[in-house]
Amino acid sequence: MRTTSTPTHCPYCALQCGMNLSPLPSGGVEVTERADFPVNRGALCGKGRTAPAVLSSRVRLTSPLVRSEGTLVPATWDEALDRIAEGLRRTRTEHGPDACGVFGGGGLTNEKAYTLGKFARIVLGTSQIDYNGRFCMSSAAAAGMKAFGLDRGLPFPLEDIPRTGCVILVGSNLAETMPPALRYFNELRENGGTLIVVDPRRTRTAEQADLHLAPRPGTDLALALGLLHLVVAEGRTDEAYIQERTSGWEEARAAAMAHWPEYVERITGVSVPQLREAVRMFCEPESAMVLTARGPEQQSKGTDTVGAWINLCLATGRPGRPLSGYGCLTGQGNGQGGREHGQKADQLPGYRKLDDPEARRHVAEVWGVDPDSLPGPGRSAYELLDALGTDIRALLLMGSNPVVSAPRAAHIEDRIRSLDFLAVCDVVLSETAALADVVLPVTQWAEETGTTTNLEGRVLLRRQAITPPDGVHSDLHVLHELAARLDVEEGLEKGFPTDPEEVFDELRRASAGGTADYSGITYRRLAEENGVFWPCPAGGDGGSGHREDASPDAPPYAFPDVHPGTPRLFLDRFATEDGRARFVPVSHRAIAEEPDDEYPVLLTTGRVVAQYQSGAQTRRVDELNAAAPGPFVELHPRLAERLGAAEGDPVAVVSRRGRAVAPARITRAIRPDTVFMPFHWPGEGRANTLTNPALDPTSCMPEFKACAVRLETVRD
Ligand SMILES: Nc1nc2c(c(=O)[nH]1)N[C@H]1C(S)=C(S)[C@@H](COP(=O)(O)OP(=O)(O)OC[C@H]3O[C@@H](n4cnc5c(=O)[nH]c(N)nc54)[C@H](O)[C@@H]3O)O[C@H]1N2
Ligand SMILES: Nc1nc2c(c(=O)[nH]1)N[C@H]1C(S)=C(S)[C@@H](COP(=O)(O)OP(=O)(O)OC[C@H]3O[C@@H](n4cnc5c(=O)[nH]c(N)nc54)[C@H](O)[C@@H]3O)O[C@H]1N2
Ligand code: SF4
Ligand SMILES: [Mo]
Repeated sequence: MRTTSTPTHCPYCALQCGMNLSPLPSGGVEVTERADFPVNRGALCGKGRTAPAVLSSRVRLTSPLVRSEGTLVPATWDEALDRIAEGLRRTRTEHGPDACGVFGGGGLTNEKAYTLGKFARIVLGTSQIDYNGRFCMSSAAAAGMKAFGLDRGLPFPLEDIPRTGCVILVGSNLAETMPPALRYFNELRENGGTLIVVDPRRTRTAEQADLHLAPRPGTDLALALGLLHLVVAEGRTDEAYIQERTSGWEEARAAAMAHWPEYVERITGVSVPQLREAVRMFCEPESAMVLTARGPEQQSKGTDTVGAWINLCLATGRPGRPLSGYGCLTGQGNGQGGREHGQKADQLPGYRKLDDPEARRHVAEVWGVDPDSLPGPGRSAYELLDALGTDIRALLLMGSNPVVSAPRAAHIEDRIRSLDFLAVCDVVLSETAALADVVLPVTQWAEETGTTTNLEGRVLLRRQAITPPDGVHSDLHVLHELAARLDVEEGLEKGFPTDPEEVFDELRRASAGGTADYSGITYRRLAEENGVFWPCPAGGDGGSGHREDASPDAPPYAFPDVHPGTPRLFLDRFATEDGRARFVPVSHRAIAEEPDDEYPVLLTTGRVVAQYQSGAQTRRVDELNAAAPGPFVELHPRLAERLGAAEGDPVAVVSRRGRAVAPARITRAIRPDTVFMPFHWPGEGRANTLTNPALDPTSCMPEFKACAVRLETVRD
C-alpha cells in the first residue's frame, strides 16, 4: 500500500481535472486538492470529488462471472478467459472473422484504446470494431477534418478563453457538464468579453450569458447560416483573411445568402433582432470563438451543422488567429485520445486512415504483420449494434453501456440479447454487463496508470495511486491473455504487453508521422510537464526525452530538439494539403422526424450535473443519487397545463420507438414545443427508449437531440 498522496486525474469527463489521491488508514482513498494542474486549479465537481466511492468492493465487481444455467455466477479468471476465447474462436470458425465484433469506449486510456484496436485487427482479424465516441463528438470531428484537415477538440488551451472578445457556446451546458470550466467564462465576462449561449433551454449555462438564443431543437444549421447571411449583408466579412487562408468561399457564401434572416427566424424561432445582436457581439471584437458541444452535433445533420458554424468563423477571419477560432468541447475522459489510436471503424493509430496504403504499411510494420492482413474499415457504432445477432454473432465490449446509452435502446437491447456470445469488461455490473455470458472485473483509474488526452488536446498521465483489490485485473491484462489463448500465431501475446508504459512507447512509434503524432511524448515528460499537447513529434533524441550523451542529472528537455508540443494549432497554416481552410457549402434541412399530429412535441435529451452518462458508475454513489435520484421530463407550464399534468406527476413520453415514463418537472426554462429528458437511467424512465437512430451521413452520429413524441398522463 502506498502511503503518500499521488497526483492524478478524474475518471470522468474530458476536462480531466487534476486531483491528489491519498490513501486512508482505514482503507480506501481520499480526494484532495491539486492546485498545480492549470485546467481546474484544484476545483472539482461532485462527481470527481466522490469518484473513490466506486472503488469500493460494495459496488464494484471483484470476481469474474460466467453464465451458468441462465445466471451469472463467480468463476476463476482462467475459466472466464477460456470461455471468452472459446466463444470468439467458435464464432470465427463458424461464421468468419467479421462475425466477431468489438465495441470500445472514449473513457478508455490511450493505451487501452490502442491495444483494443490492435487486438481486433490482428488477433480477431475483424473489421467490425467501433466505439461510443461515435455517439459523442463524431460530427465535430468530421467537420473539423473537412475544414481544417485535422480534428482536435480545442485548437487552443482553455486559458485563451478569458482573453477573447466573444464566445458563442452552441449546445453546451457546461455549468452542469464541466462545472470547473465555468470559471473561464466568468473571467471572460469580468474582462469585458461577452458570452452568447445557444440552447433550446435556459440552462444554468444560458443564465450566465449576455445573450441567450433558444432555437427549436435541430435548427442550429439554419441559425448559423442566418448569422453568416447577416455577416455578409452587413459587410462584416474579413476579405483579406478569406483570400489568404481559405478556399471555397463563393459556394458557401451563395448557400448562406439563400438563408434570409426572416426565413431563419421562422425555422429557428430566434428573432431577427436577436440574430443581429449576436452578429454584432461576435464581429465587433478583435478576437472571438465558437465552441460547440452535443446540442448541434448530435443531429442527423451534425456534420453540416458544425460546418456552418465553422464557416461563420472563417468568414470573419477567426481560426488560426490569436485567441480566436472554432473548437469542440469533447465529452468523455479520453474522448479525444480515444478517437485517435484505432478503436474507430475506419482508423489506425495516430489518426491515420485505415484505407490509406501508406498508413497501413507504417502501422503493420510497427505491429510486425503483413499490411495486406489488416482488415478494411468496418461499420459505425449504431450500425454495428444493429447488426448484433445477425452478421455479428459474438461481441467483446469494453467501456460502454449501450443498453442505456444507445439510441432506440429497446431494439439494441434485443440485438444484444440475440448474440451467440457476449463478453463484457467493466468495473461494475452495468445493465449491459448483466446480459453477458462472461463478465471480467477490471481495474479502474486510481488503480492503474495510463494516459488520456483532454478536450484541449493535452496528453496527461493518470497515475496509479492504490493497489487494486484481489480478483481484479486490467483491460491490458485481459487482451494479453486473450491473445495468448486465441493463438492464431505462437507468441502473439508478446505484442500485447500489460505494462502501460510499454504500450505507450509502441503507440508513440505507431503514431509517429501521423496527424495525432505522440512520438515525442514520454511518461517522464508527462509527469514533469503537467501534460503535453499533440502533435508532438520526436526530436533528435528519438523521442526518449533524453539524449544518450546527456549526463543523468542534466535538466530534461532543455534540448532544442525536443518538441515542446503544440498548444495552439493553425497559426501559420491549416493541416490541409494547400494549407488553406475549406469552407463547406451547406444548406438547412429538417430533422429526420418532424413532429406531426400523432407525435406533436419535440424531445431533446442530455445530462444533469450529478450523474455521468449511462450512470453505471455514478448511480452507485449515494451522494450523487441524493442530488439526482431519477429521470424526469422537463416541460413548459403551457404544455403541462394542456396535458393536465402537475409537478411530479408521472408523464408518459411516446415515440415511434417506444414509451418511457418519468415524473414531470415543470419549468419556464424550456421552449413550449419541446420536452427534455436526461439519459442516465435504465428501465421505465430510459430516455433512449424514445430516441431516433437516424444517422448523419458523414459521421454516423445518431439524432439524440431531436425526435417527435407525444405526451400522455399516466393513471395507476
Ligand atoms: N454531469 C455530467 N457531465 C458530463 C457528462 C455526463 O453524463 N454528466 N458527460 C460527458 C460527455 S461524454 C459529454 S459528450 C459532455 C456533453 O456535454 P454537453 O454537450 O454540455 O451536454 P448535453 O446535456 O448532452 O447537451 C448540452 C445542451 O444541448 C442542448 N440542446 C438540445 N438540443 C439542442 C439543439 O438542437 N441545439 C442546441 N444548440 N442545443 C441543444 C440541451 O438542452 C443541453 O443543455 O458532457 C461530459 N460531462
Ligand atoms: N439520449 C442520449 N443518449 C446519449 C447521449 C445523449 O446526449 N442523449 N450522449 C451520448 C454520448 S455523448 C456518450 S459519450 C455515450 C456514453 O454512454 P456509454 O457509452 O454507455 O458511457 P458510460 O456510461 O460512461 O459507460 C462506460 C462503461 O464502462 C465502464 N468503465 C469505466 N471505466 C472503464 C475501464 O477503464 N475499462 C472498462 N472495461 N470499463 C470501464 C463503466 O463502468 C460503464 O459501464 O452516450 C450517448 N448516449
Ligand atoms: S468536471 Fe469532469 S473531470 Fe472535473 S471533476 Fe467533474 S467529472 Fe471530473
Ligand atoms: Mo460524450
